[in-house]
Amino acid sequence: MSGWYGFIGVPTDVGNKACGAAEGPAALRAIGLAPRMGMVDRGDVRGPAYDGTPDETGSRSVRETAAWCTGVRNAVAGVLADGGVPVMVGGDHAMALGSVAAAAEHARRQGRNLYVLWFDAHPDFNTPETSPSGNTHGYPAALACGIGHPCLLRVGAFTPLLRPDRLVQFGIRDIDAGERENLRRSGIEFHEMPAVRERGLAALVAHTISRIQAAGGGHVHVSFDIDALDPSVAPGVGTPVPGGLLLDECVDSLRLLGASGLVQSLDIVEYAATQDQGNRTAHVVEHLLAGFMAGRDGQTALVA
Ligand code: 5AB
Ligand code: MN
Ligand code: MN
Ligand code: MN
Repeated sequence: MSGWYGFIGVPTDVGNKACGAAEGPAALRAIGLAPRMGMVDRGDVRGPAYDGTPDETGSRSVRETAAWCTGVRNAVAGVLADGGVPVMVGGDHAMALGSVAAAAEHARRQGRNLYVLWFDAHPDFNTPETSPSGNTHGYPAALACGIGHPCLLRVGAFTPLLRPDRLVQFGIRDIDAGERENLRRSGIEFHEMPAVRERGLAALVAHTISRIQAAGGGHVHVSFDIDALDPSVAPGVGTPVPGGLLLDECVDSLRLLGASGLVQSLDIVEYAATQDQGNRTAHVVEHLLAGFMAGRDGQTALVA
């Protein structure tokens, strides 16, 4: 498949400063990720610093999160408008609201349905009422589906950006009590680790691809939180949870997604360089991207 990839750095930690994700894009640039993989570097989104003071809902850095997400939305919209596949590299996962907003607006203009595939240890389906932390990186999937903080729901041109039955999550193993209730009420399809172990990640992903194709296709946005992987594979994350995904099954799944031709935008988020063991997790990011690109471009990308 033809086309080009636009690397968009999103060096933010407004979703949770303690995650240490703000240095991720610079560390990935330091290993030459974008040029090595033939991606066009569209530079970094910029935005305000973290503010830990909770607002009246108990949420932290809401205005800052909205500002970052608006910047992300514009950068993603730019690459989509220029015919590229935007690859957003975080940064904490709150930024995904901006990616999903741009993807939703682009899909709507093209008369296509938006689907979002979410790889994560966490569903990120909290609202201010259910969040145990007030950290906005626990909100983005719920916000995409139209529930959550009103200031953040205004980031996109419309809300909901995504129909809840078009969100599918994989690798989940840490759900807050109220968050589980939010997921249940919205009817989200989420695959927790026992189901992934039983059925296989790639098989679940292949099934999701067939379902989307049978429904006429659409714009698929993949939002990949590195903490979906087991911490033994990807130690460079802010909120590690044991019992996660293995590298090969993620690479295989991304290859299938690339080969489906459905995926038009991709987040790879929550790389915390400061927690990494050497460049281990940075190379995991490279392998994930290589899998996706190999599938999409129908060739074997080389990774050193
Ligand atoms: B991540 C937690 N559910 O809301 C919360 O890393 C963690 O983007 C959220 O998936 C983790 O604070 C957000 C406890
Ligand atoms: Mn996440
Ligand atoms: Mn996570
Ligand atoms: Mn995190």
